[in-house]
Amino acid sequence: MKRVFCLTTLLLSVLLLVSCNSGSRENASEDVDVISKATENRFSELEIRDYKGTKLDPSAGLRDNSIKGIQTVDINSYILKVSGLVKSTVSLSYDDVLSLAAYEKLITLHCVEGWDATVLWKGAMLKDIIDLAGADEKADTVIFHCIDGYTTSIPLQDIIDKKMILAYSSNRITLPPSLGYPFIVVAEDKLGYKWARWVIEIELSDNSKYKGYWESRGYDNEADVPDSEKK
Ligand SMILES: Nc1nc2c(c(=O)[nH]1)N[C@H]1C(S)=C(S)[C@@H](COP(=O)(O)O)O[C@H]1N2
Ligand SMILES: [Mo]
Repeated sequence: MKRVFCLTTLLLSVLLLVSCNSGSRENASEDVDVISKATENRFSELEIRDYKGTKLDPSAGLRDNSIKGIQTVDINSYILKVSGLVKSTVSLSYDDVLSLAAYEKLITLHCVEGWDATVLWKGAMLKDIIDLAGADEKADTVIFHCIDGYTTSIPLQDIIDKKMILAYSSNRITLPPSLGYPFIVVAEDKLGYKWARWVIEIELSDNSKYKGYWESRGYDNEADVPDSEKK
């Protein structure tokens, strides 16, 4: 009887030891300073991983919650329209946008679902693009239309004041399809649903109450990132 008890205790101890060990290994990969193998694999070869001492997140392979999945855009037939309350509607090619003055910004995307990604973005200033068409005095809102039918809007004044950019590059590589190739709106200080991806039209409007895809489903139209979440 005593022997059976001893053996059982031994067996239990061994089991406990094994499970503790695997537990601590899992914890190690959750450490904020340790990049997990999965995250590491999401970096593309040419992508930079650090910028002036800040650790960057991989620009591809974020959780994808887009309404119709990742879109593929044929760059040869791609056109970006600037329309609505403008002096003259303009149609821009991919290269037209790339030939404008370029700006680089280190900005964190915050999704309402709780995750975020810090990426080094590069693109053209949205104001420069809008100026090519010339905003009408009545325009106070910019509505972004995307290839998947997604729309969202941002006040024109925020776009000008924050010098928001339309990015074509992330962490110094060409913007990947998952992030909105060819263009994503880097909606600085706004929640993820304002970051329109696969943008095809920039519409100037005087409808400041316009509600985009998520906004018309109850999401706040201001979408300011709470100060507590800012990095
Ligand atoms: N065209 C388009 N842009 C979009 C979306 C979308 O479904 N379609 N989703 C938005 C949301 S809710 C977020 S958080 C960011 C990042 O989307 P993800 O969660 O799918 O990665 O893209 C935004 N831009
Ligand atoms: Mo989101």
